[in-house]
Amino acid sequence: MCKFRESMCLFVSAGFSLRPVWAAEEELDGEVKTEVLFKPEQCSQRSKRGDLINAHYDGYLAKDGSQFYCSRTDRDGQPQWFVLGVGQVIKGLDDGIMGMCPGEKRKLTIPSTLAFGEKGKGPVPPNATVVFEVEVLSVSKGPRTMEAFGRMDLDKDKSLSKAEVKEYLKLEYEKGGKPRDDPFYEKLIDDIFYKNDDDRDGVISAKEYNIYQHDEL
Ligand SMILES: *[C@@H]1O[C@H](CO)[C@@H](O)[C@H](O)[C@H]1NC(C)=O
Ligand SMILES: [Ca+2]
Ligand SMILES: [Ca+2]
Repeated sequence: MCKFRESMCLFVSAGFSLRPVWAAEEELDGEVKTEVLFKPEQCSQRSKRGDLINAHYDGYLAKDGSQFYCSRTDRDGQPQWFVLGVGQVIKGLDDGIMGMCPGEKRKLTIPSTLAFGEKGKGPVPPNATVVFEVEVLSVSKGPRTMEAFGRMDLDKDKSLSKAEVKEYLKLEYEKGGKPRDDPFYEKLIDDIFYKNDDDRDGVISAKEYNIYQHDEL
């Protein structure tokens, strides 16, 4: 399911979008229609299942272009963090964001079956085709395998503290040649703990971490 949380914004006009995003309700054959709006010349890494993605994605209803999700204005315009391909976002985004480079922009037209289904959700009506404009800001290796868990768990107490997660992320970003400053890691870690530390005890247990463990990872 899409983690809408508090960041749902109701029917804001799509007027500030660079191009009209609405399209006729077209036959999508149950698949995501992908249009590449921008592709950087250099592509250091293509997103794949299990990667940690940082992206903006704005959502519109295909039938009239009204905007129902505003990643750029919600939460002070912070881009979203999610692990790709494991159901943290709707299926159509999990599918449509595969193979993207950092900096790439896509327009994804997603049939209701891969979006909010027969019931719809909030401002999204039943059986609605939706359009997302996605901009991927960064792609990094997601901390999602038990092997990664073992490497992160420096004191081997079978749980991950914020310090341990930070150490891991720093190494990953440094390996990728893109070291970041502390506030960057703090924000990322806050978001990771918000989404994973279900019992809010300040550490991510193996069980909490396992939510995203997937056979293919
Ligand atoms: C949504 O689609 C399903 C399957 O085609 C159909 O049974 C249902 O009546 C539709 N719902 C609405 C509100 O149109
Ligand atoms: Ca630990
Ligand atoms: Ca916990």
